[in-house]
Amino acid sequence: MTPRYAPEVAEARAEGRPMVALESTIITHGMPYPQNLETAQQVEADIRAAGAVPATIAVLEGQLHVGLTEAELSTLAQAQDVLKLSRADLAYALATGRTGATTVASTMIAAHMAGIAVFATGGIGGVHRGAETSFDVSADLYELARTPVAVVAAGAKAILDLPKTLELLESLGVPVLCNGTDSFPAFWMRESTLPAPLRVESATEIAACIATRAALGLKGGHLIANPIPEADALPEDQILPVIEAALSEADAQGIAAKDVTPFLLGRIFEATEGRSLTANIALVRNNARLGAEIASALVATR
Ligand code: PSU
Ligand code: MN
Repeated sequence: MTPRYAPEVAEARAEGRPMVALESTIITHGMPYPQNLETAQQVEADIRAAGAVPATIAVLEGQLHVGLTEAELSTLAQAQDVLKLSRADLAYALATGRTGATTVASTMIAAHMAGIAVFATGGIGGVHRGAETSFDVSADLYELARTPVAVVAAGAKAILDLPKTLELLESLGVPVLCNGTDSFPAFWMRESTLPAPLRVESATEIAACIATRAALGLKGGHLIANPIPEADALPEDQILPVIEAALSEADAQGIAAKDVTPFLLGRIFEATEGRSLTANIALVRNNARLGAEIASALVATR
């Protein structure tokens, strides 16, 4: 199974240049059109400006793409009925010729296949509130345990059970490196009530942690938790009530399984009249820049 590489990605691979993978579920299920397309383009531009090559990953009509052309990105951003592909669904989409967006889990799989060690996104999936009865735990966490890709995210959203998410990451042996903070970041908020499992200060230090873990022969990836920039963060009293309301609605409407995360994101965007979206865009761009720095630092250590 050879992915189809965009020209700039094929070149970067051949030349050993720094690359940063990007997921596509954030485009198809995480943000409305046209902000999803604008953000995807902006994030790619941010990575290039920081000296790395972006590789947005998706399955288009049964073909795994690593790096999308402008036309492919634009088509995907407007497509209806795009599958949401995690580890369990990736081969199905390829075998049946479907179009699907990759989550954190399947983007990690494709990035690793392509020799891309760093991946930037907004937030990861985690342990959902009520998981003790629903068993709803994102495959993202198990992927972090097995696939050697560093995922840069702004922590995780308070739609999840953050303490359980950190507990499971620890059980799975996933290092959670928090960039310049003593608190595990909570997506729209710079801080949660949870202490940072591990604190790092720079891209160089993060690259050293990644290289050392690989040298020890330990399998699996890293979660790099990067807090949203101060100026873009939302106040707790604005966002927490909105999250609670969205969770009650999901419950009342019986939303389950794969639909939970997209439903909650959509309701929160509506309820904050776009303020959550503006913050979301700012944090993804911030993560893309850090991802490019880590990728460059990793190339320098080789
Ligand atoms: N969390 C966010 N934004 C997102 C997602 C999660 O803050 O867009 C997406 C990512 O693609 C993530 C997926 O991998 O949702 C997790 O879905 P689930 O909870 O169904 O595993
Ligand atoms: Mn789930």
